[in-house]
Amino acid sequence: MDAKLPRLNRTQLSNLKKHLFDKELGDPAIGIVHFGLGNFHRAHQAIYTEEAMLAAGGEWGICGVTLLDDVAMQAALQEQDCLYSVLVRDRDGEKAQVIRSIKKVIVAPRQQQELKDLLLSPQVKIVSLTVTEKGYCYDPKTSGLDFNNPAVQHDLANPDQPKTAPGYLVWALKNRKNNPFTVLSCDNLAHNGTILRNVVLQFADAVDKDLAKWIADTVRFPSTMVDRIAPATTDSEREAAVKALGVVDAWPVPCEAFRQWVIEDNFAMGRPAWEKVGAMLVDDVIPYELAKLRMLNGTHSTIAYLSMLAGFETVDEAIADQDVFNLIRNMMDQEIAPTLTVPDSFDRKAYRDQLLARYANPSLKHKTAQISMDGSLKLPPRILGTIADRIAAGQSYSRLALAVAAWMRFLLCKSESGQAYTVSDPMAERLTALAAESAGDNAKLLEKLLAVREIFPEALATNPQVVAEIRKAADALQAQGAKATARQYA
Ligand code: CS2
Repeated sequence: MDAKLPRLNRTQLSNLKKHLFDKELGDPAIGIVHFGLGNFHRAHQAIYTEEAMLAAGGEWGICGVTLLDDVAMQAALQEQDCLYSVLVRDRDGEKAQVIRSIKKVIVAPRQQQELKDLLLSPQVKIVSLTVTEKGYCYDPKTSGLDFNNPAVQHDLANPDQPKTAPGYLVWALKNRKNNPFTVLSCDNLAHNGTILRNVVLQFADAVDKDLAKWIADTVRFPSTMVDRIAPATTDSEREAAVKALGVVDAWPVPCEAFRQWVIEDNFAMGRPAWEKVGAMLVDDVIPYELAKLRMLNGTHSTIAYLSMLAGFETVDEAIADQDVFNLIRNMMDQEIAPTLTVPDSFDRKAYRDQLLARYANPSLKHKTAQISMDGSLKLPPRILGTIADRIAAGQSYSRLALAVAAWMRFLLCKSESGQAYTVSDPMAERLTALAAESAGDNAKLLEKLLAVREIFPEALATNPQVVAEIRKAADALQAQGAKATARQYA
């Protein structure tokens, strides 16, 4: 970054008019506390919220909270009066937009009292989350709170000094009694509002049964479907931001032009007028949620694991391979789309084509390694639920089985060309050790990994046909590599 250039901050706004929505935002009070201040939130909800305030007013400034003891985002944003830019990239080029809706950043482990004060503020009416799958401290085996998670155990033993999202939510709801906020999950989980409700209720039940009952009766946990591809920031985006803005932004967010937000309209205390700026407020979000999770995230993960083996670094590079393209297209058409129950207005083929075009976006450079993270938590909602539905309907699922096989062979930590990589996953140590014990023998690899009940439900893991399908795909990957296997399975 050029040290001579000024930093993005409020005094620069008058020079940045063409990068701002064309209305003054003023200085809205904080009405939303958001856990998980990553690129996705800054490319999605923070923008919808700014636009909604511009369209219809309201005190919906956002306080972004980092739950981990990581000051990097706070350091970057505080220097910039919490302003940042999004670099919206599509085939036609790039547009830089400066976003003003974030008002404050809190690093929870360092500013717990400040965060608690804010969570108790009557002005705060929504607490929203993008904490990734693992932030829910969720046990897929019980569909509830993971009581074996050490952070959960800490929070249950010290409910006034929480570390986890469920711990903070329960602390805040307990201390706000009679004045609840709405809890809004914005992560890629099936039934995300219900999962969050379950973990919060179980946590509350363990500390105070009356509180649990009050939460169950009073607090709303709408489900949402969120969508916008927003890769991690690299120095190349920092340079692009300087070029576009003429000032230094330490943490710009690259993203695609496409965006979508479907929200269950179930808010106790009001909400920004998100419906005025393109969000869909609906009674039942689940059909949209499953469509996006299975069609987009399911194929994203498939592309990621095949790519880690074949050596495609980015999604656009992978989808430019005709065999991968055909595989993904046919996987959507023939195995995923038929499992969806969507409103008549939802055009499956148009959705498919739009996804393939989004993947092919050459300017996003969305890294397959980034998508490959946390597979143990992503596989169940993205792929395994679809397989279970296919089995129940007596239909084939060989491409979905290939996705599982690719993930299993990905855990061997080496690409086909011999390039070593690290697996990033809360269960990485256990999973990569199991994979290593198999010494490349697919029968053993499957036996060991399918026995991991946190990921594979018993019914699926012990179904001989499922085992045979995954085994066939794993053998093909081993014998001929990911590209040729993609061709064979396309
Ligand atoms: C991706 C998602 O990293 C991943 O697992 O599949 O982050 C994806 O880009 C978003 O859900 C798109 O809305």
